[in-house]
Amino acid sequence: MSKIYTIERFILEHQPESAKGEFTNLLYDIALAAKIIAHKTNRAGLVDILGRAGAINIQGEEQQKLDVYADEMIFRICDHSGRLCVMASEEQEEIMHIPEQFEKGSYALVYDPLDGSSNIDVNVSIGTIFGIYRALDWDLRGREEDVLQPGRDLVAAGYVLYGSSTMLVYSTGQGVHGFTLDPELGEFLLSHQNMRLPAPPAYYSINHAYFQRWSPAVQSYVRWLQGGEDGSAPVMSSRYIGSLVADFHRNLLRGGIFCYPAEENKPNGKIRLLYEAGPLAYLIEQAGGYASNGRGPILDIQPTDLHQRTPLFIGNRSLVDMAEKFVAEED
Ligand code: P6P
Repeated sequence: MSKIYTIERFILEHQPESAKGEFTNLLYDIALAAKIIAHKTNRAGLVDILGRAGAINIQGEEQQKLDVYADEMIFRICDHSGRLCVMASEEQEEIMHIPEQFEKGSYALVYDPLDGSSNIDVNVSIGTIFGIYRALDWDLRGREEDVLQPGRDLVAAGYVLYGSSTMLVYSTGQGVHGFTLDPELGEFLLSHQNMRLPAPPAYYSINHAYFQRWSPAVQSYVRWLQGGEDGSAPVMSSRYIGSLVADFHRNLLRGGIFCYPAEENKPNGKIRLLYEAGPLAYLIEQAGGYASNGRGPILDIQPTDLHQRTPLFIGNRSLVDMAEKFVAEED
């Protein structure tokens, strides 16, 4: 009978020596937020939480009630934890300070509370993405530069997938580990220890509707993925859910690549660097893969704006390297 690990016990037993209690507890807090959001998400069709919240977020997108709820829940659980000095969210234009009355800690949290929220009303899997940095200055005032750090400096990253089951997948630099929520127990139980990208890859994920908007190099690369050009690509299927966390998770389990290239009217693509591409790039490298903007590692990009976007190719290194090769030939 293999050991039954709750996420709390696994975090305690697998923390890097350098991690302080506050870091360990921060991961607990995120797991708690995930349980609460999962509870709401699984009832989205029953409770009047579907539909538009009426507000427009920083991205200019209509906010769904569930992403407003998820954004507030993560902030409220973490703001008084004493582990953070600042937070940044996809749903908030500016960084979020820790309320004066609460103790501050030496970490900074970046998160997309509910990625893929346009899928809420059609019951497609959605996800939360998070990354944790060590604050740069020790006065813990919580400033923008504490979150505007390259993904290479993340101390932890992960996502929650609200799908047929709720899973929390994270890494603190010692491999990628997945936990599945047992709704009866209310516990995340270890279900996928040391997740590694399998080879050969099974899927490629891209929105083919945008083919005419891509550069000739990216169009050639996509034809390569389909078995064209020199015919050296592995035989794969196309899978594109329109929910980054769901596509990423499936590709992590089966091998594959997710691509959101630059377009004529979106020179930086659509995916946000700080709280989407960066944390997922950290995870994919921990799982033996690679993430690029088409010219170099996502993890080496120095963010300059909270909500900046980046072209993204993420998955098996062999497939991402080919994307860089096609782009380089065009440059
Ligand atoms: P498109 C959701 O809004 C999201 O940011 C990702 O979750 C998803 O992969 C992508 O956008 C889908 O974008 O342009 O293909 O609909």
